[in-house]
Amino acid sequence: MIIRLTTTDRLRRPSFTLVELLTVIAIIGIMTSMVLFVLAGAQRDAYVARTRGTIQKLHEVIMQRWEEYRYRAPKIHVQQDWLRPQLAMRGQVALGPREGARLRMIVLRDLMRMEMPDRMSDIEYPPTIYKIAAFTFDNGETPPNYANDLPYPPSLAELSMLPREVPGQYNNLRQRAGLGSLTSNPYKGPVASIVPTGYSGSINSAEWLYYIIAASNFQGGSALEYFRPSEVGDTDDDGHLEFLDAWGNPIWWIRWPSSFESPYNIYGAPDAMDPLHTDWRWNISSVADKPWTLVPLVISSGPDGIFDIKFEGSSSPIIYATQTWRGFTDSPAHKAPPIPYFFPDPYVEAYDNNGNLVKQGLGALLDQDGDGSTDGSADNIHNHNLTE
Ligand SMILES: [Ca+2]
Ligand SMILES: [Ca+2]
Ligand SMILES: [Ca+2]
Repeated sequence: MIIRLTTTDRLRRPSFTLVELLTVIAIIGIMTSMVLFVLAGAQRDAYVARTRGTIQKLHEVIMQRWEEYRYRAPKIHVQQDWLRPQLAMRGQVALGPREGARLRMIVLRDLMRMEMPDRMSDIEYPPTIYKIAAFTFDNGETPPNYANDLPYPPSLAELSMLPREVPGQYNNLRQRAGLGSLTSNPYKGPVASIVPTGYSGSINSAEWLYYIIAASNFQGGSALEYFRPSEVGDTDDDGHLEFLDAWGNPIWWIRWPSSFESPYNIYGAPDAMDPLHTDWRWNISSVADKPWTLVPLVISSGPDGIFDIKFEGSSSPIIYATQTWRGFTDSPAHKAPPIPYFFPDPYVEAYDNNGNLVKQGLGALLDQDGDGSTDGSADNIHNHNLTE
C-alpha cells in the first residue's frame, strides 16, 4: 500500500509552536537561574568557611600571645627606698604589696599597648609614667610623718620604665612605622604630640595585626608559616601587608574590645590580668559593674564588606598612653587617686564619668556606612563566634 503524504499530513506532524518554544526557553531560564542561585549560595558558604579558617588561625596566635602576659614579670625602675621598711610607716614598705600588684597590672596593660598595637598612637608613645600610691598604708591612710613632706596625700609616686627596660619588640614595631628606637624618656600625658615633625606614617589595625603575627612564634616556627599567600595582601597599596578575608577585604582587630557584645565579654568574670582586683573601680562601691576579662577581637566585615562597629573613640582618637583616670574625684573615702592620673585604661568609653557601664567604647555598634542602620554588623565573622 502506498501512503501519500499530503501537505495537511505534514502539518499535523508533532512540532513546536511558538508558545511551546517560549515556554521551554522560560523554563530553561528559570532552571539556570536556580542553579546559579544555588552555586552562589555554595560559594558564599565556602567564603565564610575560608574566612573562619583564617580567623581561627589568627585567634590561636593572638591568644597565645595574650596568655603570656599572665605570667609576665615586667621590668620597672623602682627606687630602692620604696622597697625598704620605713620607720614612719611602722616598719611597712613604702610600696606595699597591694600597690605593687596595681603597678604590675598597669605596666602589663602598657606593655600590651606597646607590643600588641591596634592603632598608631600605641606605637608612637613611649611607656607611660606610672603613678601609684606609695607611702600610704594599705587602708589608704597616710603615715603622719610623711603627710607634710609629700606633694599631696596619698602621695602618688611616679615610676617609669627606662629605655633599657623597654621590650625589644616595641622598638621593632616602631621601626615598621618608620620611627626610630625609643631613646626618649617615658611619657607623662597629656601633652602635644610627640611624633617627629614631618612624620606622616600611618598603619591601620589590620596592618598592625599582620606585624604582630609576623613577630610571633607558633608551634615552634614563625606564625606566618600558617598562612597561605592568598590570605595576605596589601589592599591600600601602602607597602604594609594585611590578612584578608575570602572577599579580599582586610581583617581588623581590637586589642581591648570593651563594648563588643559577645559571649566572651562576661561582665563579672574578673580581668584575668588583675587577679587581685587592683583596678580602682574595684575600690569604689558605686561602680556596680567591675572590670572584666577582655578577649581580643579579630574580625572580618563579612560578605557585605561593612563592619558597622566602632574602631575609634567617639569624639577624638583614643590614645591609651595619655588617658587620665575618668570620673573619680580626689576623695579619700573612695581611696581613688587624684586627677590627673595617667594610665592606659582598656575600658575607655565603656564607662561613663560616673562609673556606670555604658558600653560606648571600641566594638560598640556604629553605623559606619551611614545607611541608617547597624545591620552591616550582622554578617561579620570574628573569633568570638567561631563556634556558632
Ligand atoms: Ca596596606
Ligand atoms: Ca558586615
Ligand atoms: Ca550601616
